[in-house]
Amino acid sequence: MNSLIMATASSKGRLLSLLATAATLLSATAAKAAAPGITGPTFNLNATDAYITQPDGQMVYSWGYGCSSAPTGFAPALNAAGFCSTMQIPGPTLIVTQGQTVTVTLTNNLPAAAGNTSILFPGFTATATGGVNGLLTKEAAPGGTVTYSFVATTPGTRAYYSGTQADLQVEMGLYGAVIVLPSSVPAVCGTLGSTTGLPTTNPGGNAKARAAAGEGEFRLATAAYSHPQACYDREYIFQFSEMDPNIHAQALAQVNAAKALAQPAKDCTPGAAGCSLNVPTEPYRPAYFMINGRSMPDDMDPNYAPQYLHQPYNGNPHMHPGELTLLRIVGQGRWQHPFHEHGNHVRVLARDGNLILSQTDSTKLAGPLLFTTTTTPGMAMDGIFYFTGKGLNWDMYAHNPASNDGQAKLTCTPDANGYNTAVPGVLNYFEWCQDHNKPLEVAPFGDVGGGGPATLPDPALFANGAWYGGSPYMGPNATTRATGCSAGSAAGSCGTTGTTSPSGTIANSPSTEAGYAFMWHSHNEREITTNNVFPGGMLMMMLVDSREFVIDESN
Ligand SMILES: [Cu+2]
Repeated sequence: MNSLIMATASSKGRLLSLLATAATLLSATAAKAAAPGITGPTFNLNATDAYITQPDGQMVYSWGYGCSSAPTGFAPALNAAGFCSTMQIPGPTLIVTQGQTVTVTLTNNLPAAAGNTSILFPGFTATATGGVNGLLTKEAAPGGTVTYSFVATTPGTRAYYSGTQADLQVEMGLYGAVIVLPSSVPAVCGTLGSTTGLPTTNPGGNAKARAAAGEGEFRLATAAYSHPQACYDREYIFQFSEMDPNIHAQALAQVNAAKALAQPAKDCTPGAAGCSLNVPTEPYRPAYFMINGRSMPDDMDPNYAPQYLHQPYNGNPHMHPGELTLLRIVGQGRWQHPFHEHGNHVRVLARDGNLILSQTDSTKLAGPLLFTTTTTPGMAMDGIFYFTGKGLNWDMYAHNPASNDGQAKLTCTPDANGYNTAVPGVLNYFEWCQDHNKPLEVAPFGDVGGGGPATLPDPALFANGAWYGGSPYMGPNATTRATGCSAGSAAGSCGTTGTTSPSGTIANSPSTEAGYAFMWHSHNEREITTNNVFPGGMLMMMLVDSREFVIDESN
């Protein structure tokens, strides 16, 4: 793992970085993701306390929003295993459609000593009814409620968070996200769930490829905005925050002290002497750096995994080459987090729900292409990421026209953009054809042609990390052929050359998944630790698999 980090942190190490992360994944870790949330437009939320878990074994006393009654529904539709606890971090992702009037009733079930609480919906014009007057909005007193109402005027991703004593309440976990889906999507983006009649510009007819592989539909919509360049094939939401456990311990101690004063009552009486908190929030020394409320490796477990009752959302992006992947990125907490998506840059579509268009041609997007998508507390952005393998300068599927393996002899027919998109069902759909049949290594082993541009270090010597599958190639047979066949392998199941697999290269069976894993992580390397231990914190692995691997994001 250490060498993996060093390689990925090197600015000149693009090749090294990719090699270090070319991978297979243990199927047990192939968790699912998408952009899960609850549907409205009426939401009954709760604010209360609970303990969240961190990978160092700590249970951290926290406050969070949750559901005070069963939500209208869960989305995406195939995300059948959803639950909404009375407290979760982040709070429930509220999924609504542009033009809807959204109503959120908040009940304050925090310990009485925590005082009032509230929710701000920045970017919307919210009106509040009930509750008591607060500094920024109406608040729910202990045991009380307040109702917020706003029209979801524009699509996009936005943060919501406490507007009451935010230095403490946001730190304790009172934040979440709103996703507004566009009221109409451009025809060019296709229809949700449809796999027929789609234009090839989306991109290359991805829905057809998805259907050919038997994959389900995990999107909330086909476009993030009502704009032909905002179509997407797959989506994820990531919320970034950090915690200083000393603040949480201090809050817990004072909550318990107030309750003890109020004995035999279960909680203190609001307004009574001693029924208040005075928790210093400076100096601020966070030890936990979380994506969707979890630290690595917990963030790679499934959504709604039962061991995270109060942290239901994961961070585990997965995609096929060529898929336009929508990243909904939200800054929570109080620090900036420079999140780096290895494998490509992220084209920003919008910030805080504001689509960034060219001033001279509104048919064109004008958002920046970012190396790190740095979040600021309260700020959200939508961006598009994709991986195609273009620029690798080798055939990532290890095609070899001299092989006796049929999958090694697939063809590549470039479309107008240079990608193989004519046949949605082929394994090398969206291959970058200029690299077709181009081997990586000058003197490779296994069933891979010679004469390529570079020679890899001997896999037996190169410490690649836990995600390395022992092959720089993608696809099931590609891995097998590049690590060599045993003499006597059946004809057609393997290549022409019989070699012994280099040691350590078959720890992950290539028979299930043989893709690339790219580290996505904070570039503040302090933040890829959990309580000072590396690896942890704001780190996840993004997986790219060729089309034969069915990506299932049903939980
Ligand atoms: Cu990086």
